[in-house]
Formats: sequence, structure tokens, C-alpha cells
Amino acid sequence: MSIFEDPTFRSAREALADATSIVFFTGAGLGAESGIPTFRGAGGLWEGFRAEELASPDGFARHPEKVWEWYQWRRDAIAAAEPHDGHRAIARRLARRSSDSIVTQNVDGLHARAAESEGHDVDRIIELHGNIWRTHCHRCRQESAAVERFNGDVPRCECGGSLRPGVVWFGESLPADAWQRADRAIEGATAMVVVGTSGVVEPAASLARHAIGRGAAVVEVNPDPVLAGALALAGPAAELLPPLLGPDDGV
Ligand code: BJW
Ligand code: ZN
Repeated sequence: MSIFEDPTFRSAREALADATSIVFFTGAGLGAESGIPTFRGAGGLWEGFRAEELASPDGFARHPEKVWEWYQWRRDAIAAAEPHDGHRAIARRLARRSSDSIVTQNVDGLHARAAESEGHDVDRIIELHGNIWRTHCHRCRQESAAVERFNGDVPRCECGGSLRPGVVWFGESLPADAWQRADRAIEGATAMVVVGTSGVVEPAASLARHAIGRGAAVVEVNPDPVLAGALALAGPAAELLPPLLGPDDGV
């Protein structure tokens, strides 16, 4: 059966074609088909550590080298990865519609890389959990030139503090400006597409519930959908997003 014969898929596609403003709310599952491991699930473990142990100030205090090593491993995976058809379908939609935006939990920068190829400004990509290519001081928060490569010694700030990846760890606040922009985007959105997130990490997960509460049409793309109140499309992002968003989505 063609996906276009599936009634849920058709409803979702129509809802998005009619939407005046869409927020794409994305998580690690969007990167899975680019070869970037997700946090949770079978491939989500790293040498016996859970993401929660490595992505936290406590974890960094206990074993900073392990944390840096983990981030270097992830940077290598991201550098080797390319945006896939799903990233590109989202980027094309943003290039056509100036009222759409992306709110992402991902730190990999793949939305921006896809945007560059489709010619829309990266300004409408809101990164809730920071960006793995940035670096700042764990003590004084001063941004620093990105660390080229972890060589076994934890890099230091001028103040003597340890440098760390420019991401948001457990127990840390989300960047206030990103959070406000995400909130504003959702207030103005008539639809949301939630892609590849397990919805267990707060406060990010609350954004999808907020959109549903406001009466927006919410579509979830995930092989293992979890979101109550959304139109669930059970499948992988690279396969489902292109037919869902294009090519003739009413523009
Ligand atoms: C596919 C697919 C395919 C597979 N296609 N899909 C309220 C209640 C309980 C706890 C809290 C709460 N409020 C706050 C907390 C504490 C905590 C929290 O949420 N804990 C829970 C885990 C219990 N939150 C925080 O600490 C946050 N800060 C905060 O709240 O500040 C206020 C505060 C300050 C001081 C004290 C207390 C509060 C910060 C959270 C930061 C999260 N950071 C990380 C690491 C970022 C840096 C890095 O990348 O290393 O962010 S953790 C990690 O999880 C990462 C992700 O962005 C985030 C979400 O993961 P995501 O994207 O959902 O991925 P997965 O792996 O979980 O799921 C993948 C999904 O893809 C699955 O569903 C698959 O099925 C699917 N999939 N293939 C489509 N092909
Ligand atoms: Zn410093």
C-alpha cells in the first residue's frame, strides 16, 4: 500500500498543508538515519555509561577526560554524517515559508547544514540544548574558540577553569533566549511536527504538550510514537518527512 493511501498520513499531510505556521520540534531520532546514535534505546549506551552520567556537571567533575572523550567520539560521528532527506525536506519547507521554524534538542548542527543547501537563513533554527561545536568555560562561562580535537588533556580557560562542550547538561538551565524564542514560535504556530524524540527530557518535552494544549495540529514522526494527542506516523524520519512535507504541499 502506498503511504498516500494511509488515512492518518493523509490527515497529517492535509493539516500541514493548511497550516499557516509550523514548528518542527526535533530530537536525536532525526539524526539516526544520518548515522548519529540516539541517547536512549539499544545503541544509546557508551562503554557502560548512561547519557545522564556523562551529560551532567557531576559527571564532568568526576571524570572530565571520559566526558571529553565521549564528546570527541560524538563530534567525529557528526563530522562524518550528512543531513538526510528528512533534514532536507524540513529545510525546503522553511525556505518557502518564512513563518515556520525549527526548535531542536539536537546539538549536531545538521539542521543548519541542510538549511545552507536549501538557502534559508539559519536564524529560524532554535537550539534548546546548545551546540556540540561550541566550547565554553565550566567555571566562568566565557565562550572560547572551539576545541579542535581532544588530545587527552582537558583544555583550560584563561581563568584556569576547565573548558567544556557548549551544550546543556542535566540540572542546567536552558539558554533563556532560546527558550523564549521557542515559546514565542509555539504561541504563533498552528501546527507542530515532532520528530525523533522520546519526550522524557524536560522542559523541552513540555513544548509538544503545550502545542497540543493550544489546539495546534500536532504530527509525530517516530518508529515508536509516544505523544498522546498527536497524529502518530510510525516510521523513520528520512522516509516519512519528504512525502509528508512535499513536493506539492499546497504552497
Ligand atoms: C527515530 C528514529 C528515526 C529512532 N526517525 N525517530 C520534570 C520532571 C522530571 C525531571 C525534570 C523535570 N524538569 C527538569 C527535570 C530534570 C531533567 C530531566 O528532564 N530529567 C529527566 C530525564 C527525568 N532536565 C534538566 O535537567 C534540564 N534542565 C532543567 O530542567 O533546568 C532547570 C533546572 C535547573 C536546576 C535544577 C533542576 C532543574 C536540562 C536537560 C538537558 C538535556 N541534555 C541532553 C544532553 C545535551 C548535550 C549533548 O548532546 O550531549 O540533551 S540529554 C539528551 O536527551 C540530549 C537530548 O537533547 C535529550 C532528549 O533526547 P531525545 O532527543 O528525545 O533522544 P532519545 O535518544 O531519548 O530518543 C530518540 C527517539 O528517536 C526515540 O523515541 C526513538 O524511537 C526515535 N527514533 N530512530 C524518527 N529513524
Ligand atoms: Zn573561565
